[in-house]
Amino acid sequence: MIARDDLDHYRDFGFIRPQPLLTAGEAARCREACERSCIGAGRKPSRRQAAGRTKPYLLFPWAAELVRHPKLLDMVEAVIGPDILVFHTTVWIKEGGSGSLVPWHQDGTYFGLEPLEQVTAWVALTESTREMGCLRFLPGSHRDGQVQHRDHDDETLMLSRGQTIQRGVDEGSAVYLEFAPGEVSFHHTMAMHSSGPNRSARRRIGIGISYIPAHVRHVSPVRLSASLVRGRDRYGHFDPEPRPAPGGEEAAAATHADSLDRFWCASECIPEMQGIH
Ligand SMILES: O=C(O)CCC(=O)C(=O)O
Repeated sequence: MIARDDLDHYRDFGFIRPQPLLTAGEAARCREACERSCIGAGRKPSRRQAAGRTKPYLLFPWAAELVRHPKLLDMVEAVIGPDILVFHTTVWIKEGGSGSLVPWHQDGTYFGLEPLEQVTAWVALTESTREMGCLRFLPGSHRDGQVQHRDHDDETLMLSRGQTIQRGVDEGSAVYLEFAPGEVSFHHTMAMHSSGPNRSARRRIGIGISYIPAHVRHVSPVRLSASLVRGRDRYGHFDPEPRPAPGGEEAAAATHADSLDRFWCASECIPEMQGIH
């Protein structure tokens, strides 16, 4: 599913360029469902994102299906092996003309996972071009390990704390990834990346799904939850998460709230992580 050259590129540079994943019909249906569930009034904001834009696979059947898409899991398996959990997911929506942006960061910064084998699959539900603020990477930066971040109280920064790599970044060496709807890229938990504002008139939507192999554990005393989506979990490092069922909205909302509470608590109180922010 993923060519040997692309896997070598991931090892050497920390990311895999966009690959075809969803058919045009699947991407359109997913976009429509995502817009219906994640945009609009009445969504309680949580950490700079509407709450339903974080771990939406616990709330919405369309998202539960997307994170389990067989073709996507075949690709993830090629990167991290056969026993796969979903640890986290964020829906990234940039409205046309919006100044919101994602500062330079490493995904693993507040995840507290060991070993550093988490991979993010970024699935485009719309086109994502340079003008629209597409993803960009510093090739090879995953080899630098965890670097220091600083939190920023700036609402245009879309990350939960505005966390930004503290040292200077050579933007001139960044590689930009442009996507057609339905394509997916992959990046390593330590790959340094960012994305700019959406200067087009069109909405840009991507979903960042964080997968881990079952042997990866979380370092905090707070026990987190995660969803086994392929293979076996012989380790039990995470509490299993129920899949949302039609008609089970109330139960799903409770599961989602509990999972996020634990996640935010862990990301704030892990002693091992104090050194990086
Ligand atoms: O969607 C974006 O612009 C940024 C996404 C991102 O940082 C991520 O998925 O790790």
